[in-house]
Amino acid sequence: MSASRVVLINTNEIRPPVAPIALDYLAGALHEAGHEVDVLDLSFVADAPEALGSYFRASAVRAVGMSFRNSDDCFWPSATSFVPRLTELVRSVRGMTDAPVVLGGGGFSLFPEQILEACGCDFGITGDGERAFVLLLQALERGRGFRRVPGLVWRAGGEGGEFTRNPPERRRALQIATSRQSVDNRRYFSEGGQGNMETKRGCTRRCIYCADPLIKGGRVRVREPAEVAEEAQCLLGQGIDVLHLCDSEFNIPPDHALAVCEELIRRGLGRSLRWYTYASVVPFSDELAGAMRRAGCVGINFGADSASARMLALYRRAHRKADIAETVRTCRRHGLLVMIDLLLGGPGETECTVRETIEFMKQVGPDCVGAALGMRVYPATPLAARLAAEGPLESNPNIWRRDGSGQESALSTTGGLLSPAFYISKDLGERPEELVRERIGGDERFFPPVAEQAAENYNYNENQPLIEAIREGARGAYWDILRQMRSAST
Ligand code: B12
Repeated sequence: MSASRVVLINTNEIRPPVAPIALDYLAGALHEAGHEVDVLDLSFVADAPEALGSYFRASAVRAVGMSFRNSDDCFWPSATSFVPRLTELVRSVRGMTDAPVVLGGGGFSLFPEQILEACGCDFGITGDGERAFVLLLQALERGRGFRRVPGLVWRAGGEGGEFTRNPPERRRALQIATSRQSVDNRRYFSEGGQGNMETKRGCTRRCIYCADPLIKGGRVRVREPAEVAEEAQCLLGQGIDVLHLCDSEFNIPPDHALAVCEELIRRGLGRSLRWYTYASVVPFSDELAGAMRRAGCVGINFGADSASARMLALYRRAHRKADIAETVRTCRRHGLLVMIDLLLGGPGETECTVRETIEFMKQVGPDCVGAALGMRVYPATPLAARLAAEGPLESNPNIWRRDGSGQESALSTTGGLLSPAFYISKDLGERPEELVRERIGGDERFFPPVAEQAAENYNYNENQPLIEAIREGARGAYWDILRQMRSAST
């Protein structure tokens, strides 16, 4: 058995399954650097420890990379943490191989030291993993050079020492392998209902709660439109013709978004692809909307958060109430479906601002509105800084924690922010979800914070109606599939 191989493990077992695009990109970079790579996808095995056992009995590897996409479901009603499961999986792997285990991924990047500690791992990489993982393999082989590995978190002083964290990789010129051959993307398409692709990384906005700049950086790094289009063609070649983009906001910056659309149109891909994306309410021009539609975009998810001027200012959002209405109108003119995500309950929220927001949504008439309640608190965000200034989290009356079963749990003093903590303004009272549901008043376009019927469920974790609809052939953004199910049932 040769130990030249690297194995990448997908630990995300959420259903419906979302293709682990990170592993396709990492495997591409490792191949380019001359490594042999296996991908072990735990999403598609019946028994993870058994699958790990049979893999490691048959293969000797020089390193194991484990991807951790979601630390939890970020959903206040359930607050399910995936850290205990990751810990189990890492323990199994460590019992089967002496090769170094390296963690990475969006969920990992938010809480690196805590997760390494919880899992008993020696190495993790925050931020972009492609070049960093290749450099780490070199450093491991030479036993030096760890400080040059971007984003590396490790115990520089040896076992038992403190963790050291290198600044993450934020290369301006983003170049990613486009072949998308290492993951079973066809199976993800048939069981998860959508393919995926990135056109850029990073976000320049500083919304007080957002984790995205921590994962992808606070500057935008764009891919060449030709590279993006090539990747779309590779996916189409695998029969994947419905995509959800993985950009934080497709239209920041707008000129790059336009250039990507033009390239897709030029190659005729707008006729064969259907795609969805997240986008910012501003800047959203008529020209961009038209180009997006011609390039195959069918639906856009805007994180509008609120329609109250006060709340938008407190959340440090760039748009105003009138922009939301204008952007919805622009989408309508171009036949684009609109999903608006609200983020209710943040600092300063009152019954009055909730009412204003929901009434306004009903007036502007998007196709769907996700009325999320509770702001997940992440470290190193302006929200976390504000809370720290207010005193201990455990005695802050605006902080809610639940255990994974959705029951309110005693405030954990040891979990820090890794154990899901949500901000809900105490001004919304003891039953904030009822207040929101009352304001929604049965309007079918809304996904309420707590679902009473299955198709109202706006959590994509173990979402049974969604899983079944996809099995029966539904494809698209999850909100759009749920929307169609709801309209079919009325
Ligand atoms: C697009 C998106 C979605 C789309 C996905 C569409 C699709 N088909 O892919 C949809 C809407 C379906 C979605 C759903 C959910 N999402 Co989402 N999503 C995103 C978003 C914007 C991009 C994720 C992505 O794929 N990025 C591109 C890939 C290439 O980046 P990456 O995974 O980070 O990988 C890089 C590095 O992390 C690293 N890396 C990754 N793995 C490894 C492994 C090793 C060993 C190494 C060295 C490095 C490494 O290298 C990679 C390449 O550079 C992120 C926010 C963000 N900007 O990151 C949220 C985000 C990941 N989602 C989040 C959540 C919570 C969810 C849901 C659980 C929500 C819910 N309750 O329904 C579900 C889970 C779905 C699932 N099955 O996993 C959270 C996770 C937060 C957390 N606490 O962990 C994020 C961060 C959003 C947020 N700000 O809260 N999501």
